[in-house]
Amino acid sequence: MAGKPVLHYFNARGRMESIRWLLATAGVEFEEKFIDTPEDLEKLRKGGDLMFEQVPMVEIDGMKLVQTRAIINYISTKYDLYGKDMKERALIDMYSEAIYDLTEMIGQLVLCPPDQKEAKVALTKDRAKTRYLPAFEKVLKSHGQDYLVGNRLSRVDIHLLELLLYVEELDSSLLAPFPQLKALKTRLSSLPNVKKFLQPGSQRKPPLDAKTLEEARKIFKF
Ligand code: GTS
Repeated sequence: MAGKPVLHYFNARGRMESIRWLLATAGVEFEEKFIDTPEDLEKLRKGGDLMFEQVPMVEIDGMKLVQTRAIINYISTKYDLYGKDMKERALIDMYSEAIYDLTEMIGQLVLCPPDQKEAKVALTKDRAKTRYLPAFEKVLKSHGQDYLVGNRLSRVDIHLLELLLYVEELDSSLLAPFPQLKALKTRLSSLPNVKKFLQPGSQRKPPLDAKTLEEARKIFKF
């Protein structure tokens, strides 16, 4: 039997968090090897384990996969979270890209210089409220099904749940005008594997604090 996937990344959300979410939802146990110092990253690079000298890297099924989207595609395909045909996959990709756009906007806020922060937060909230959340609300309302695509769970539902939790961290009132999204969030949160991942003590990571951000800057030199 193949061993558990091993995830190599910093001990924070970043690009790895969606991968953690997918594995957890699929009920797959995984190990994490954290990169805590510049030397840890250098060791992986010198060992030839990082094709483009970057993380995330996931050891799975005898491969050392890099590039976040490639890793997500592989896991989604393997655990049947990627639609049943080309058209469903096209929708899943299209929705996922939009979810990544807003997730990234929210993620970038922590890096924002203090003098630009207020404007960036306002813009991000506005984009959530007027562009992204209404679009997904409309999809759910239009077909009346429990999941975004194909009437069954796919990676895009999991990406959306992750995003909705970040949106709520940003401003807990933002979801109020979107009953379909709130219902989706409740439904998904009660799936046994998701429920487990949402419990304290799981491998889900907290928001980035200033100290962790400083450590990440030293390692990844951004
Ligand atoms: N396109 C890559 C992906 O999606 O996986 C980008 C990966 C990437 O930029 N990783 C950063 C890194 O390894 C770490 S982080 O931005 O995810 O925190 N940086 C080091 C470097 O030399 O690029």
